[in-house]
Amino acid sequence: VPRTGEVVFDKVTFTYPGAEQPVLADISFTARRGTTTAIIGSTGAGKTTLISLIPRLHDATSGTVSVGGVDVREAQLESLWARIGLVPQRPYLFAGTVGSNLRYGREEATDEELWDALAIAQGEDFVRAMPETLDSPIAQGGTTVSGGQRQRLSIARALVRQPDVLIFDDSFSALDTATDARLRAALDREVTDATVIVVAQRVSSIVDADQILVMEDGRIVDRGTHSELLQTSPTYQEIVST
Ligand code: DUT
Ligand code: MG
Repeated sequence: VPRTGEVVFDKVTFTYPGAEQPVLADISFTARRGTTTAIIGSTGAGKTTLISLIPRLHDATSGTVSVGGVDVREAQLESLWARIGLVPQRPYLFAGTVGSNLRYGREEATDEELWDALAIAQGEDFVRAMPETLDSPIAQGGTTVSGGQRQRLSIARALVRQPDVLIFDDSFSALDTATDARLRAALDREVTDATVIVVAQRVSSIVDADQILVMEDGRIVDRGTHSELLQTSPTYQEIVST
């Protein structure tokens, strides 16, 4: 399996088992290594479903999804997952410590690597302020940290794994706009090789993306850069103005 993390969707359709209507229809796009692809669209448009096909949380009903030139259905699941860092829409933390939560998926990471990931994820300050820093306990469900802190720990966990493909599902929504901006600037600076896919609600989180896919009812209705879409896409204009 080549190490390049290019993600390609080719005429992908997906229907949830037992459902009548497809949730994704005719989805085709290429997300290249070293670039950021943003996905925006109203609630229920199919964004989370779309990204869930990359690590095979679901399989496409028709069409193909490939990572690094290999159809995900033909890749070995363990090696596929090793190359994908997915920050879920509802981040979860395990009972344990800050450090054990960050190491989940890459047990051998050094403390220095954890701090580097936290610095990018804008979590360094609050973890340093905790009484036992990386050894601070996390209660079941992560109830000892705030929603925004949980989001940042979840982002740092994905970075620690150094994946070829980094997927953020609405991961910046619990952050204030200044923290969001600092985090994206740090990602741009420090994560240069990965294929980054960002699902966002807020347009400010994706203005710099190399390509933006606008989704509506399971379809990509428009695509382009922020400035292109401002001129060509009524759907995008509507999202921007709300
Ligand atoms: N859906 C199901 N079963 C599931 C998950 C979702 O039928 O297990 C439906 C709900 C919705 C559509 O699929 O009609 C798309 O859901 P998805 O969660 O992919 O939408 P989203 O774009 O991620 O919405 P949000 O912005 O609220 O996260
Ligand atoms: Mg979603």
